[in-house]
Amino acid sequence: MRPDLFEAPDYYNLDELLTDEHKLVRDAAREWVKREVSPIIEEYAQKAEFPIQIINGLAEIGAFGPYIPMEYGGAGLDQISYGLIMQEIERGDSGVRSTASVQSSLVMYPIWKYGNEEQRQKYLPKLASGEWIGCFGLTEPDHGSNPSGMVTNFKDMGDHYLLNGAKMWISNAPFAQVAVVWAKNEEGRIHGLIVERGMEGFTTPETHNKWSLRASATGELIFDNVKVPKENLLPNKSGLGAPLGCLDSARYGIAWGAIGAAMDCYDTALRYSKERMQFGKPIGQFQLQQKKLAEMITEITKAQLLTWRLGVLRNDSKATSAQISMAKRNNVDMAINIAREARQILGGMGITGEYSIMRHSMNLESVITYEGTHDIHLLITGLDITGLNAFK
Ligand code: TGC
Ligand code: FAD
Repeated sequence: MRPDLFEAPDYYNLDELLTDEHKLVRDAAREWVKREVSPIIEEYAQKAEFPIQIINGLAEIGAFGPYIPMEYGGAGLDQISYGLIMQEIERGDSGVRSTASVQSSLVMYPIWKYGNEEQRQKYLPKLASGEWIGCFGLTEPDHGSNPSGMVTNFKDMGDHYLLNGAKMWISNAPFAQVAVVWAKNEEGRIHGLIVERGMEGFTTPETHNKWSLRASATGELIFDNVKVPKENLLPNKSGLGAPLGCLDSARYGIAWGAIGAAMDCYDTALRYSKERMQFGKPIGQFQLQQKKLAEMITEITKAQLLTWRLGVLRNDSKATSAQISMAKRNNVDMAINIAREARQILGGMGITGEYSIMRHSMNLESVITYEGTHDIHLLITGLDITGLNAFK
């Protein structure tokens, strides 16, 4: 892969909306991605392996629990700093951002919000430092968009719970030490359980042959009569709203992350269009290429404004789940379209690993599917504005 020459687009001077702390956090993440992710990520994506050596660096830039209080090892930052960190990491690779999203919003968040003090003290500092990596098991082979139908279940055996079932498509599963698993009790009520690697009957086979998110490890979680200690049940929230609450936080991070992938594709295509000569001119001088680039920066700027505003609302605890769905859906769609257009601007070079665009393009096929598909988020908006539920 070529040297990382990334220069972030800021067409509407949005930096003026950021505090000094936001810029400090963002710039540290940006520098780290340039130094530690860009030089190696193409090789890891090609060999379909997560670069485990970057875990410490992710912890150092505050990517594990950016908004978790410092008393639990988190970075104690606000929602805009959290978003900016996700943007910068995904500028490098969506798979790396996935690891950070899952760790922060799908593992640390439920332990912090729904766990008791003992669980917070036991797990959060180790997750914040990257000593332990976590994963989040909601999706099942037969229950993806409709998690309420899940069949994974646990029975009260007196001194422990007995967990049975299977989860599929689980990011970080192959190397996670800790899994936050959503399962039904004997009354059919959904609860979160903390399952640890090493518990008898718990296995995490890896999912192979992905064309997307290749630098992220994906796997299954299999529970075959796993004895889970009673103290591992998350006591403070149950029902489908519990996992969906975690998804709100992760989807918000993805809305920012997608901007990062889009910025990288735009910046690469813009630079290429000024250097690549055809018919005796830089291709950026042709109107058709300018149309593509002008539309890209317009869409990136709109997404930046939407997401910054959402961050302000979240800082005031005023953002609704439907607002988050709109931003996730819009921004991932924006990024996937920009990746496709940018790829074309690079001609044949666009399909190679010399440039990041094809990798972003393939990664975004997962991002547009996970954490609620493009269509599911549209139906969430539809429900919110009409009051009529397309899911029932
Ligand atoms: P529904 O009846 O609407 O709701 C059930 C209960 O949940 C509440 N609720 C929410 N609570 C918090 N946040 C939200 N976003 C919420 N949405 C709904 C709701 O109020 C209700 O509460 P209560 O007290 O009345 O019971 O549920 P439904 O069964 O009709 O489903 C609705 C639907 C389809 C929108 C939802 O299930 C959904 O979002 N489906 C998509 C599934 C999904 O996003 N899966 C993601 C799996 S994790 C993942 O992909 C990680 S990728 C990680 C990475 O690598 O980055
Ligand atoms: P389905 O639900 O079968 O959907 C198939 C199609 O039908 C989609 O186009 C969908 O939009 C459409 N559809 C479904 N219902 C409706 C409806 N009511 N109206 C209209 N259209 C509908 N899950 C986790 O729990 N943890 C993870 O860490 C995790 N990581 C992932 C990593 C990767 C790389 C991928 C690809 C997925 C991951 N997922 C994870 C799973 C992800 O959340 C699901 O793939 C996603 O929610 C969609 O579920 P599904 O694949 O079963 O598709």
